[in-house]
Amino acid sequence: GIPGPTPLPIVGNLFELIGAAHETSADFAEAYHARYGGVFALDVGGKRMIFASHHALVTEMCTDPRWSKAVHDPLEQLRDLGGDGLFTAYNDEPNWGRAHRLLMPAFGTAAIKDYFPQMLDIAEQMMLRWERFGPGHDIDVADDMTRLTLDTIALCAFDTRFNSFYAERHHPFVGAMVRALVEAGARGDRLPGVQPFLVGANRQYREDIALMHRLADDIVTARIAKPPAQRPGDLLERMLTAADPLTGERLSEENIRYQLATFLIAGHETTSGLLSFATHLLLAHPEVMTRARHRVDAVLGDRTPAFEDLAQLGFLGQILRETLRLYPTAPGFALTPDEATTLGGYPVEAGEHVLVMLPVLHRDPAVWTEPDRFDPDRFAPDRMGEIPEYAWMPFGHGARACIGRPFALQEATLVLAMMLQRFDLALADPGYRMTVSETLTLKPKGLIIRTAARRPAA
Ligand code: MNH
Repeated sequence: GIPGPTPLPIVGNLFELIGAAHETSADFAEAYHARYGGVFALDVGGKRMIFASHHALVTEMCTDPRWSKAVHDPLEQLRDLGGDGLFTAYNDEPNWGRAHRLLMPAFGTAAIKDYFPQMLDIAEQMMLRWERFGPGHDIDVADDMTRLTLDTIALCAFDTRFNSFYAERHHPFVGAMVRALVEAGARGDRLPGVQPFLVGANRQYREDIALMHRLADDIVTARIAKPPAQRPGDLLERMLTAADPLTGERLSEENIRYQLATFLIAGHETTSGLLSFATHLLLAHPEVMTRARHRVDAVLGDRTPAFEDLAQLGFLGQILRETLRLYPTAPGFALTPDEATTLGGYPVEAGEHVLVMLPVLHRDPAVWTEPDRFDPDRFAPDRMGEIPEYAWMPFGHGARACIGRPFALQEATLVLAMMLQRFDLALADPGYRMTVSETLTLKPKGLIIRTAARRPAA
């Protein structure tokens, strides 16, 4: 059978999975893939969990229509929050198809142009904050990027201002979300039968989810109270008024609540991590920072960026793609076959879950030369052909791939451009060694910078 550690009675390989020695799921997957090869299996309480992260195996699954997204354990837990919203829906749940068809047009490259002014609005708030604080102030990058991306998705998608840059502390949604994500992740690692006894954790989890649902409900209630003439044409309005082009059906009130909670989470955590890792990598590679800065200066000069400028900033896009290769902020996804088949020659049953660990796929030496090296030129337009299909999958696979990809890249390109245009960036502690923290998504831990305005504030 598939290689892997020998399971103990009842608990199987649960202790390996908890493995206190491993900081993140990526560390765990790297160590196990190194030991067992491209595919290995664990027994988790009698259920087999397969990991397949080498390019050849991922290609085998992705080119075979029998394989599609699996709602694996942590996502199953998150259904308490996201229900049959886009991210946590099963493939055959009617609300997935309905919402996918209805919302896709709002995420096309053409449609997200309309979000540019709101993205700029929030980015300006962060830049102004950095300018006003001045060069002596410590900036926690992941913290500010979280304010930025949360405020951006709320403003673009629901016309709601969280005003995180005007508050000492994060919006209560962030605390509730982080706690709920950590708890959802931890539940899969607990011994069978333990969960009901964790009374405090269970109460906190219920309260956190209730807070997020209440926030979603409040946003909808406020919108419905507005006269139609005053309503913006945003994502929420689309959810409330548009019909599925295939069936003519509308989304239910319950499903809209699930979609709102989903977009607030899926729409900010990963982009925040992307901008934070990109900042770290630029600081660690001054020659790339300088090249990016020259490009930004040539395109923008002193001007406020306009939508049309983004197309000229392809090098920043390369930096972001290479950042997602090294630090895929959504570190994995799961696939499952809808009938019995094989993988790497081993039999796999219908419905079994196979996890693709992106940090391993993205550094597979069969595909990438010097896989650990940060080199945005890998994604240069004339070299893109060298990257085989299914070797770079930070946005997932197939019909269930990320709907927010163009949104995330537009937002991240704009923010990176403005940072380079306006500031000299430096580490607060020149001896900083980056480590990764994980809550389901990845962020650099304790990345603190100082920012000096390149020219006086306007
Ligand atoms: Mn996003 C699905 C990564 C930004 C909304 N996203 C996915 C998946 C990955 C992913 C991987 C597939 C998960 C799976 O197979 O189980 N997403 C990212 C990354 C970024 C990102 C790395 C930023 C960088 N995502 C965004 C943004 C939004 C968003 C921004 C919203 C504006 N993502 C989604 C939604 C889904 C998704 C919604 C579920 C799509 C579906 O299944 O139909």
